[in-house]
Order: sequence, then C-alpha cells, then structure tokens
Amino acid sequence: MKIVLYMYLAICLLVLPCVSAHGYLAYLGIDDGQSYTNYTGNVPNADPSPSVIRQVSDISPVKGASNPDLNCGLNAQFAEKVASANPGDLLVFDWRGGDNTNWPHNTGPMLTYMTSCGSSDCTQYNSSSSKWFKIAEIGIVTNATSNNSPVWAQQSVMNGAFMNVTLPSTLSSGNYLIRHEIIALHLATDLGGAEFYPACSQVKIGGSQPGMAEDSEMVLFPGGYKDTDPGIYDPDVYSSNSYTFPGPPIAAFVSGSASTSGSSSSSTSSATAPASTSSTTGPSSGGAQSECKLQRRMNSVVPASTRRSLRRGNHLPLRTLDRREWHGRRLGGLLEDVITAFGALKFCGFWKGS
Ligand SMILES: *[C@@H]1O[C@H](CO)[C@@H](O)[C@H](O)[C@H]1NC(C)=O
Ligand SMILES: *[C@@H]1O[C@H](CO)[C@@H](O)[C@H](O)[C@H]1NC(C)=O
Ligand SMILES: *[C@@H]1O[C@H](CO)[C@@H](O)[C@H](O)[C@H]1NC(C)=O
Ligand SMILES: *[C@@H]1O[C@H](CO)[C@@H](O)[C@H](O)[C@H]1NC(C)=O
Ligand SMILES: [Cu+2]
Repeated sequence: MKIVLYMYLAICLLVLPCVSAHGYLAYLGIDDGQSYTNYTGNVPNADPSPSVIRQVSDISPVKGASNPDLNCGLNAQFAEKVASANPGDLLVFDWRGGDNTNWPHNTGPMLTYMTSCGSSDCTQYNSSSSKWFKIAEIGIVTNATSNNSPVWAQQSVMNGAFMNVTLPSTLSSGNYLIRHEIIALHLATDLGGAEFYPACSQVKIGGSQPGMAEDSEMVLFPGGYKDTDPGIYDPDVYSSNSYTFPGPPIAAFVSGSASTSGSSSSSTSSATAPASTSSTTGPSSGGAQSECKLQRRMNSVVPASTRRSLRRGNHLPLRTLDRREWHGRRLGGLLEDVITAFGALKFCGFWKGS
C-alpha cells in the first residue's frame, strides 16, 4: 500500500497533471455542413458565463445508478442559452480533463440521450422526471490503423479526439436537452465502481419532421440503469471484448450513428479514430476476438489482489496534498490516478510496455 503511494507521488513529481483524473464537457460544436458553431461550457464550479451546456459543480463522476445527479451531472444548473440545430446536424462533443488537458479515461462506452423540454425552451426545464430516449451509443470499436484491433472509442477521446454524434434525420422539431454521457469503467470490476459523467446541453431543433421515440423506448435518469447491469458492473471489463450497453435500445426512429474522430488542437499523434459500426440498436457488443493489449497493460499496473484491498481500504493520510482535490476520495480514486499517470507516461513515450 505504501509502495503504491510512494510510486504515485514519484510519478506525480515527474508527470504533473496527476491531480485531475476526472473531467467535464468543455465545448459543444454543432456542424450543419455549411457553418460550424462552437459553444463554450463552464468549468465546473467556476463563475458561470451564459452557455448552452448545463454547468456541473465538480469534475468528479456521479457514482451509483440511483444517484439523482445521474440526470445531468453533479448538481447541474440550468443554462442561460439555447443552441440551434437541425435534424442531421453533427454534434461535436469536446471532453476535457479538469485542468484542460485531454480527457483522462479510456475504458467504457459513450452514450447520447435526448428528452423533450415541452413547449417552452429548456432554460428553466427540470428534467428530473423527464423521459429520455437514446440516439447513439459507442463502445469497443476496431482500430483501422492497428490491424483492426479492438479498442474502446473512449481511447480516442483520451488521445484528443472529439466525439461526434449525428442528430437523427427525422427528429421532430422542438426544445430538447441532449444528455451526452461517458461511463468510465476502469473501476467497474467492483459493484458501484463505474463512474458516470453525464452532461446536458440545451437545444432547439428546427424543421418539420415526425420522428419521436416510443414510450417503451424511454427511461428516467436515475431509473434507466442499475448498478448490477452488465455494462456497469463488469468484472470482465479488462479481459473481454464484448460489451453490453446499459439503458434502452437506440430509439427505432433513429437511423444515424455515432463515430469519433478529428483531433483537438493539441493532440500530437496520428490517433486515427476507430471508424466502426458498433453502434446499432439494442445491447450489442464489439465484434473483436483478440484481447485489448492496452487495457490489459493498464490492468497489470497494480496486481488484482492489491487493487481489491486498495479499493476496500480507508482513506490515506493525504493531508499534505491539496484538500480540495483529495477530499472524500477513496483509494480507488488513488488507484485511478496511478493508472492515469501510467497512461500518461505511456502516452508520452516514457513507459514502453510490451
Ligand atoms: C472550441 O473552441 C476551443 C477554443 O478555441 C477549442 O479549443 C476547441 O477545440 C473547440 N471545440 C470544438 C468542439 O470545436
Ligand atoms: C430539479 O428538481 C430536483 C428534484 O426536485 C432538484 O433536486 C433539482 O435541484 C432541480 N434542478 C434544478 C436545476 O433546479
Ligand atoms: C490506433 O492505432 C494506432 C497505431 O498503433 C495508434 O497510434 C492509435 O493511438 C490507436 N487509436 C486508438 C484510439 O487507440
Ligand atoms: C467530427 O467533427 C469535426 C468538426 O466538424 C470534424 O473536424 C471531424 O472530422 C469529425 N469527425 C468525424 C468522424 O466525423
Ligand atoms: Cu476520473
């Protein structure tokens, strides 16, 4: 246990952005093919500026499938503005780590839901008892520049890519919240370990299409997930390449699909994103057979037994560290930082795993 802490501190001295192993939706781009608008979100807990993205109070994840914050993120506040969009437009989600570095996680799916705000705009709409339908989901995909090896699409976000989702081409006009969610599963080998990062954006959809989800395709948040869902409590997350998405199937009226790509400005490598087809309807799995080496390497950073006892453990005496960062963290969070730090080392080429 001590060794892990020392290892961690040593790594932190070498690789600085260890402290923010979480993050938030920093920007939402909307591309209609002719023009592109980039809406700025608010840094969690900062003094807010008018935005279309509902501000959350912390970069930390929502924990627990029945947590009321599963709705739109930690203590999410109404936003002042509303974005305009049309069916078929491309939504460009730009997730960042808390200190504006790359998104820190690479394990788990990304899902997109919508709910109607009714006849008035979404600026004062409380969605806590609203029914959401799913328009996209993406999990394990194939990496075309690496012999089609399996990789979580979330890896490309960690590498600096945006997450793109197409608005359904027949989506009926009106006021909507878009709930884009990253689920980080690096601790999901334990019940309750999954980290939920939902982010809600306020939009007004134009046009005059008829598309709407059936009532049976809609869920509440919380309500749509259980902690025991196979895609949320996932003991095999590091050893299997099949994955079962949580929540309802993608609504039948949706024909578009999700993809990731495009690197944000600071991305160094040619992180060509997986262009894959895994986002179809219903619980589905990535089709790959061989093992995902990166995941396994992450997993092997700390032996399983140590990880188990770490996660069961108490808080460390971290008083000397920044209290705001460390307050209330379990050792699982520490482990996460260790893994993230190793990931960073690897990313920077310091850590050459086999
Ligand atoms: C939005 O603009 C910021 C600041 O210029 C930029 O860093 C970011 O990559 C842009 N994001 C999107 C999704 O266009
Ligand atoms: C929405 O309603 C819930 C339940 O009453 C409340 O806890 C939450 O703070 C409300 N959200 C906003 C943004 O006012
Ligand atoms: C895909 O493989 C290439 C080549 O190995 C690598 O540089 C890139 O980071 C990989 N992409 C993802 C999303 O892991
Ligand atoms: C995602 O959207 C951005 C902005 O329009 C674009 O630069 C990038 O190529 C898109 N990626 C994909 C896969 O469509
Ligand atoms: Cu995190």
